[in-house]
Amino acid sequence: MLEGLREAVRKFLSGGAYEKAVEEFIRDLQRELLKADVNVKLVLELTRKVKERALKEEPPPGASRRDWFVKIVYEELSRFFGGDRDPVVDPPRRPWVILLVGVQGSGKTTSAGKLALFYSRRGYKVGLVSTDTYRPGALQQLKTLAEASGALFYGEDMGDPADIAFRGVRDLTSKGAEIVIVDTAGRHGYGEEEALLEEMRRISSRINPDEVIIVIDAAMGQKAYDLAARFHKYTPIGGILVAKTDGTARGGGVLSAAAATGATVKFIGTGEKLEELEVFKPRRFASRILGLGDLESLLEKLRALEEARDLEKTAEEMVKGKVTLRLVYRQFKAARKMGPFSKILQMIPGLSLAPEALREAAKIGEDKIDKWISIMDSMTYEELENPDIIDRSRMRRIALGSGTSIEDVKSLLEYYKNLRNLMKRLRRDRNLMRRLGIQDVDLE
Ligand SMILES: Nc1nc2c(ncn2[C@@H]2O[C@H](COP(=O)(O)OP(=O)(O)O)[C@@H](O)[C@H]2O)c(=O)[nH]1
Ligand SMILES: [Mg+2]
Repeated sequence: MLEGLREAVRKFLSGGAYEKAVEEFIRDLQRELLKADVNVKLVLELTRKVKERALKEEPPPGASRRDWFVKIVYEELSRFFGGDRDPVVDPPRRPWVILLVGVQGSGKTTSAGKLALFYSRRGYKVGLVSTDTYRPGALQQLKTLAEASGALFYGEDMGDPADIAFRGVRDLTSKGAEIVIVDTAGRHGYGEEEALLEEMRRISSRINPDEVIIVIDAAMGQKAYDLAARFHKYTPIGGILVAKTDGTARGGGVLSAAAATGATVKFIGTGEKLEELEVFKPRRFASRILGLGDLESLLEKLRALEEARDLEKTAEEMVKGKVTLRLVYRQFKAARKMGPFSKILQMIPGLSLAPEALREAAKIGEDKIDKWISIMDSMTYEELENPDIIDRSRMRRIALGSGTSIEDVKSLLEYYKNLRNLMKRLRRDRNLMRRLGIQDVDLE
């Protein structure tokens, strides 16, 4: 699925003039998405957003525009395929009854077996119910899958599917099944869709499932959108399982169409074998199609650089104006998010402002910083803004509130005073000021 994107990213990162490379990448992206049968309107919307952000956003110091652009593409593609939220697969209560619907041949029965294995491996007792009385061998197919996945099984090969479903759920839950998956026939195909949908509605209203999952063949592409909508009218669809994503380039069309409607793709089938089922996670999916397995480290670096931008801002405020504990607090918080100070200093060569102050901070252990952060959490706004007002009785209150000692509070105030003196010295250093591009400092 969307195999061409990896190559496009590689090409983009490997050189050429930036603007031209962006244009070219956007064209590649559009072509790949259209090839995957993503709706044209959605494609244009996506690439417009990517372009807009690429023009508007400034990468943090230390990051290249190229890396930043890849990050933008990654974020927008993640959103395109469903965003931050990974699907919830663990049922909120038990027993939990899942009804599988979809047209014939979409992969329902196979997927029922896959889900049974998936949930068995997660520690649930699973039951499978076959209601397909139309296709010869359907019952045996699911029964075999039940055996292979260690699930309980119930099936009848004659009679009313809604009745069979009802008896199956009752039987298997009474045997202790925590998750019951009801497979349906979907024999009618396109021509007799009306009858199929009517039957789904009857089964659904008979067993009242906790969740209805529609199984869609990935090869359907963007047409899946209409199909799901028609099913939804008859029985509210709670989630989507896209089967056979391994066999077609068009999976991207199904996935983006689903995301565009706000529906959740919960699973994707990636092969004929029972274990070839995945929980669909948009971010993971986006990073995989972009070939960004190794991008993880790049993204991490970019995150750190963004934090560094924060850090630098507070440092700049300190050099320019008044040193307050509020700024110290913000700086510690930003720094803590980034990991050990010593690592930060190595990581960010562009961290030019007030390096002395940071080097000072680097000498303080992380334990101490955590302690100081909790001390500052116990201070009032006024105290943070004007630490000079902190007398002995305030110290006692702060120590008590933060579960530390007066000595600890004193050591923080000591650090603060040193920092303030350091900043004063820095401010007198005209050379440094010039280097930092700071002119209008109020020299004391
Ligand atoms: N390659 C591949 N084949 C699949 C996948 N899921 C189902 N199939 C195949 O699709 C065909 C129809 O599957 P089936 O479960 O019987 O569909 P049903 O009619 O909806 O129950 C079978 O040949 C399956 O082996 C998948 O994720 N990948
Ligand atoms: Mg079937």
